[in-house]
Amino acid sequence: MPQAKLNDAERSAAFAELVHWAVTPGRDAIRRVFSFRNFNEAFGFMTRAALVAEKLNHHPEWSNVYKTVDVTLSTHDADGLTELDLKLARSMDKIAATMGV
Ligand code: H2B
Repeated sequence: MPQAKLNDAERSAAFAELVHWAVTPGRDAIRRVFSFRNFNEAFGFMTRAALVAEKLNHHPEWSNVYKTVDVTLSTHDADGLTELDLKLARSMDKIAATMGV
């Protein structure tokens, strides 16, 4: 069974909670651009987030340029946002917070 897409109430709650994330225009996805102190920290973040993604079997669309990591989350199997995107977003927020971001 694929994950169910978030309903309206779940979306409102999620967007209120995930204050650093923005809805991607024209797409059922969320995006956050993380900015770190340097490349080493950006890549360290990606390494830690990759381990969480593998554990969840849920993977980000992301790119890295020097000290920034641009992340978009959406569930491809459901063609939109699901609880898995929220889980990964929360984990990424936590990892970044431990790094002072
Ligand atoms: N990641 C994301 N973001 N969306 C998915 O639908 C997805 C995934 N599906 N990672 C998983 C892997 C699926 O392809 C495997 C077969 O479980």
